[in-house]
Amino acid sequence: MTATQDLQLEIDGEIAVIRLNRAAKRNALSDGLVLAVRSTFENLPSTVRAAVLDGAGDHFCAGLDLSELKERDAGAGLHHSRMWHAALEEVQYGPVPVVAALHGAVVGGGLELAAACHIRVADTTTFYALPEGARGIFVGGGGAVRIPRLIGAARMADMMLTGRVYQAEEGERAGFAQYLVPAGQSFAKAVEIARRVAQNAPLTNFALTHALPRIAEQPADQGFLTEALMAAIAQSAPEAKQRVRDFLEGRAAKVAKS
Ligand code: 1HE
Repeated sequence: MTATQDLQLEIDGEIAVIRLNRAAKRNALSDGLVLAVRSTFENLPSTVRAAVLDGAGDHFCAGLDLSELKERDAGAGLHHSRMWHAALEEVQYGPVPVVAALHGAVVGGGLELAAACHIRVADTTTFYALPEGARGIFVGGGGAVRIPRLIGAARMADMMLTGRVYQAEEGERAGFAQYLVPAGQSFAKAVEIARRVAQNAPLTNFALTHALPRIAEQPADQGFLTEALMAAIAQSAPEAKQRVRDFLEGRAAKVAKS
């Protein structure tokens, strides 16, 4: 487990709550904070089944800590971006599904971080922007790969070319978040969702976090084969057999209409 002053980690049963804790700097991501994100997700205890990623204060995250953005030569810039990639890979392809609790600014690298999570819950104070365009830089934390998968390349290009800011409601419609809740409620909703996700069979959650995004990128004929392999592995687990038996013998919940 890793926790620093700028990154809190609380374990609550099967849920890990990881909180960016630099409210005075709007949770701007210093190099130290990016490295702490990486090692925290890398070292989650094996008892954890789902995680919530939150930001202290009124904003989820204001992106890259601009006070650290110094003159870098091309090589140093390359390695800095790769350092972000390695950290956010740990979020997306770490041990458990991650639910982001969005509020206030979700901008720049903060949006890149949110995009690496599996479920995004936004409250009505949330807004999304990519000020990199205005700052004369480019995304470097995986945003060019992940953000078009949420909202499409055309919307992302518009945001960076024009500085367009998406408010919470239109942001949900565009695909930034799967859930929209009243102001101040994104953390509670994210915890509720994480507790639900933690009830799934671990292999199902693995299939959804590790296999599904890769299958979605494969040519169809390869994707069908990967899907078949993943399905066979998941259904052969004793826990899956038990869950199916529970349903057939009337012990499991039916699919509810609402
Ligand atoms: C920061 C940062 C930051 C705030 N780096 N210090 N990200 C941006 O371009 C977004 C820049 N931030 C903002 O536009 C605003 O701060 C917010 C809209 C997020 C919030 O506004 P507000 O009025 O609540 O706060 P504030 O007064 O602007 O900021 C409070 C303090 O946080 C202030 O410092 P102080 O010492 O004067 O109190 C700000 O300077 C500081 N602060 N955001 C450093 N980002 C892998 S590549 C990713 C590339 C990017 O992410 S580029 C986009 C960077």
